[in-house]
Amino acid sequence: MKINVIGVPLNLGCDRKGVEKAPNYLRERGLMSLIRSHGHKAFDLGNLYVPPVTEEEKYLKGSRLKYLDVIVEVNNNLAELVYDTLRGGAFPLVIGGDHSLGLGSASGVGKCYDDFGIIWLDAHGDINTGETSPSGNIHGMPLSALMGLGSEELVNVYSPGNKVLPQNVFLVGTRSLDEGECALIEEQHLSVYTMDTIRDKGIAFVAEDIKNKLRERKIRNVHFSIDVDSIDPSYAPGTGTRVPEGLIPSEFEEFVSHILSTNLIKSLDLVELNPELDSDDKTTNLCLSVIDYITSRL
Ligand code: 4U7
Ligand code: MN
Ligand code: MN
Ligand code: MN
Repeated sequence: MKINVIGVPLNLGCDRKGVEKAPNYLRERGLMSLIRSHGHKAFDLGNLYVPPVTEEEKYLKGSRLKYLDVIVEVNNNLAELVYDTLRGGAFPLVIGGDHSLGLGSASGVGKCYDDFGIIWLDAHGDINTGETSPSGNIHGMPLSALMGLGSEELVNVYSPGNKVLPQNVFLVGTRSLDEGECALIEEQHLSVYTMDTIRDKGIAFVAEDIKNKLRERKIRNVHFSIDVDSIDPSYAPGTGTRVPEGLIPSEFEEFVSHILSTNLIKSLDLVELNPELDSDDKTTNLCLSVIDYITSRL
């Protein structure tokens, strides 16, 4: 398979330094040769340009959303690159950076396939809006914007309006939701597989359930967005928003293996690795093994 690796050294969405270093950090530790070892033709498209911004530019136009303009700009560029990649018959492997990039990445997928699904593997919902967000950090908002909810500037990234139907969105590994996010889940009847559900029914059940729903809805294309904080912090400490009681690596692999076996996954994000918060490169090595595992199954 042709795989295009796209680095997005963005930290403005989490408002914390360190995550922007992840794409190069992974490259220096053999990212490309790892992918190629599985017989793929892999291209390193480099890192997207993130314009420098000052603290003073954090809240423009009295917005509650931090660094809105720059995040919109980077996401537009990312969407175009992902779209071009898919049109060229390649698989976009997007390496973050913070999870605000999920907006651009999935927007590019949305332009290519008008009905597609999103699997969002994350400790968090990332469905806040400017109104519900306790932090103003845009990495907690990309998925709501993709469904057409929240700030107009985010909703209209790359193409006007919503990109994905709420019924085709699947949240997995969820264990930290804000009040407004819970309300939105109810309103939009989102499919949410919390850690409680996973502990109760098992990860294989969850994967099967998603596969069945995708089949019922005749969804042929899926974007897979992986936030490394979905994995338990004892295995993945190198991330900015740790939440205890996460997936253990074997559950993570089981889920990924089920989902990839559908052949529906057309693009992937791996986000929120922060090498500066890591201990002994534990999380970096885990990310490399995740990429190894995934690309061995593509
Ligand atoms: B991530 C949070 F309040 N919900 O909105 C928020 F808990 O991409 C965290 O999943 C968001 O890491 C985490 O700021 C975003 C907070
Ligand atoms: Mn996230
Ligand atoms: Mn998260
Ligand atoms: Mn995070």
